Amino acid sequence: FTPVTPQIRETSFIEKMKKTNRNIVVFYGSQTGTAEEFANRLAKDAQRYGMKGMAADPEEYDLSELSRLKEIPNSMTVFCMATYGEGDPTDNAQEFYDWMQGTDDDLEGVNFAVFGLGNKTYEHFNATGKYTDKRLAELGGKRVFDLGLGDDDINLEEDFISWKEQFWPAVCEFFGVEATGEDSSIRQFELVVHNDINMNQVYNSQLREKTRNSEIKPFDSKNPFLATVTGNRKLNKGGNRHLMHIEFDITDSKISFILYCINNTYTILLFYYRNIILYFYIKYNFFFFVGGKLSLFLSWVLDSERNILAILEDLPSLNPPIDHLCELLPRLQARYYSIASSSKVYPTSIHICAVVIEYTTKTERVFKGVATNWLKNKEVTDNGHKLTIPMYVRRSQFRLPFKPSNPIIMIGPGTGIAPFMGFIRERAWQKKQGKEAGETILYFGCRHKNEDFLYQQELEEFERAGVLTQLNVAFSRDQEHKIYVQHLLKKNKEQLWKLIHSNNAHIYVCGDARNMARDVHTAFYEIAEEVGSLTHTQAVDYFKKLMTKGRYSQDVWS
Ligand code: 2AM
Repeated sequence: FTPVTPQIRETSFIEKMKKTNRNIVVFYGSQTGTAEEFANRLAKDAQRYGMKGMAADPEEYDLSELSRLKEIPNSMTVFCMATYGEGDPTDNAQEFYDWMQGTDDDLEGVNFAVFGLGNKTYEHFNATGKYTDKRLAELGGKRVFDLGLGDDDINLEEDFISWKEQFWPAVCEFFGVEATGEDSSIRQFELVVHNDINMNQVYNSQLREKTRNSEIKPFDSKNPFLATVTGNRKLNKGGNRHLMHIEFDITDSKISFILYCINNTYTILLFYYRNIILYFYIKYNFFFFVGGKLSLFLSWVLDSERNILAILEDLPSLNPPIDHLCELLPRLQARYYSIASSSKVYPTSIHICAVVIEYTTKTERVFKGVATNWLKNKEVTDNGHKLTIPMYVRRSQFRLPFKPSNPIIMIGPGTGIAPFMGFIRERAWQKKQGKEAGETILYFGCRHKNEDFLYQQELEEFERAGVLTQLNVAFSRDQEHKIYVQHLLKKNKEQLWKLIHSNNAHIYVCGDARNMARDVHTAFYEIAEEVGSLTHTQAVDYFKKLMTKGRYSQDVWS
């Protein structure tokens, strides 16, 4: 596919906009690709109103030029900003965020709007979007339309669509323009049959060595390090799941960590993507289907986990043009895993631990997680060739207390154990250095003692050596009733409260965000109420304070 507009490399977005005749720039602070996809859709929508938009990664442009936007007549900027962790901006928006905080530029004459992407189950709901909106206005920018607050806990896509439906009329009124036409006629790509292509110049999903340059910039998602796979083993002894431990060699990289999963076209087509599917529904008019009810269509897709391929198979009449389909497909995103090793102990290697995702959906199709299945098949050598994995490391707030003497309480059921293997190894290293390590307590949970007690041998050895001062394991399915980590926490409430309240303990929670992390949090409230005699409000306040002090950290995913 050939882009309709030639790509121009330019670090000045103002110059790029001028050269390519655009008047709307949509920046995205994106970590997993959703904000990026929203930005692309907004940029494309602009054509319907006789304007020209472009989506842009703030990391690739000099955002301190924002005040120059007024040089372009009838221009505006939109920010699609995701919020992460403890209210943080995404990695690619960090520099822009820092700039906003420090600048006193005058943004008078700069028209803007912000759509935030967040999740209400997190305390700092949409903090980055809210800050961007507030700050641009403070600097004198003109807010063309109200801040949108997308909530991924309910339905981010619907929040975005309803914001967009009101956003464009507001923009039209502001600039005095009207909608010009249907957007389906406007394509970003055109299908061209090439007969004389030099295959050496075709990107076949392998990263070229040349493109990486660690001298110029640190490794990141666009410039990953190719790490050699040095170990790949199954951790669980039984059951029909595959829990894996993988080791990579990062000698000479001076790095940091995440993983990439190299895609191929087939994988992309299999990649399930809710937003596109919704778009299909609207675009190709499935109103005949399930009585025209969007919610029914969505549940037909979501509950049965139909990916794009499955939808095309089950609804043959759909038949979208292939160029349009390719235009809508998102880029496969990098995957983030917790590091299970300690850089102090293994400076040149990184370990991760993950469950291979594979199950049968309601339509009897086998769903295979793209990244974990790709990783599972990464052998240490392939016919004598060392296999590599493109990766980089992200900075994390999830780290051991500065003082080794502080006690730590680690709660990590399932693969939530990963970062704690690193923590425990580091505590062992500190001890060896003659440092006085504080109490090191682990709460782990799994289904069966004989099946998925991950790193059992290592953990028991650490316990014997006195590195791990307490190893608590909740086996959820070895008896009639469920036993979870929070039940064991409640059992040890006196000891825990003393460690937290009198001994400055740090609490770490890793694993499932939706249920486990919430239930563990509740257990701590109850401990504070029952042992510390706090009221519920006081208990909530107490743990909120611990969080701001960095003494209650979470590395959770849903
Ligand atoms: P289950 O699958 O038997 O319900 C790792 O996934 C372990 O976490 C499993 O033993 C799992 O138990 C358990 N688990 C499931 N839900 C949980 C929750 N809300 N809190 C704590 N542990 C949970």
